[in-house]
Amino acid sequence: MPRIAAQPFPFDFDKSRTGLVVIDMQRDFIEPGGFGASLGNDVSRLQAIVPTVKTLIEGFRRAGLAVVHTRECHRPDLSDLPPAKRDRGNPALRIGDPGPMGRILVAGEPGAEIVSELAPLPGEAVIDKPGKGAFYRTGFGDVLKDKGLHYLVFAGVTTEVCVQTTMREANDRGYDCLLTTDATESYFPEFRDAAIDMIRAQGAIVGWTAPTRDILEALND
Ligand code: C5J
Repeated sequence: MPRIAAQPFPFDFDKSRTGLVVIDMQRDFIEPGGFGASLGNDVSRLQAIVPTVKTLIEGFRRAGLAVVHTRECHRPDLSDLPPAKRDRGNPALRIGDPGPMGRILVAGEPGAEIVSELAPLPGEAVIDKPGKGAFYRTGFGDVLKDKGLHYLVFAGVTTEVCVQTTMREANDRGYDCLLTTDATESYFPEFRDAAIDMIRAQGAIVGWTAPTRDILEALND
């Protein structure tokens, strides 16, 4: 069985049942003028990981393994947007409002698209999700089952929100989950670091962690 040099201990995996899940690498979180920026965040932190996420995706594609992308977005009529989510806080723009990249976090708008460098290839699954977790009100679980996946490598943004929520959901459903430490980012570095620590604490209570280099090395073994 191939093995990734992971924390808190090595991650043994069956390559034929392993896939990459790339969470929410969307313009609305990563580029100026989107949802992340409207909440007052510095998006350059997230922009900085795009090349590493690209390297990871390309490594999985080269190895012939599944890549699944998610996008946090809502229906144009906002029927899947709870008022508690829309009305929270005091952002410059709320979900559904028109912004420089179209309506904020609405499916089909330019801001909801994945950044061009990481565009999904034809045939790769793209899951639109109204929540933080990818299993909530989506076909994500069915996609994983159809592809026969059991070992999930996670990348994307933001570490402590949608990435961690989805990892926890997957862990509860019996998947073995590993987070790439350098292909995930938060607007708050201390939250990214804390999420990474929480995931691998207590004997990998949510999952394992490893840098991209070590993951790709194990895929090529
Ligand atoms: C947030 C996400 N942070 N993709 N979404 O609202 O983490």
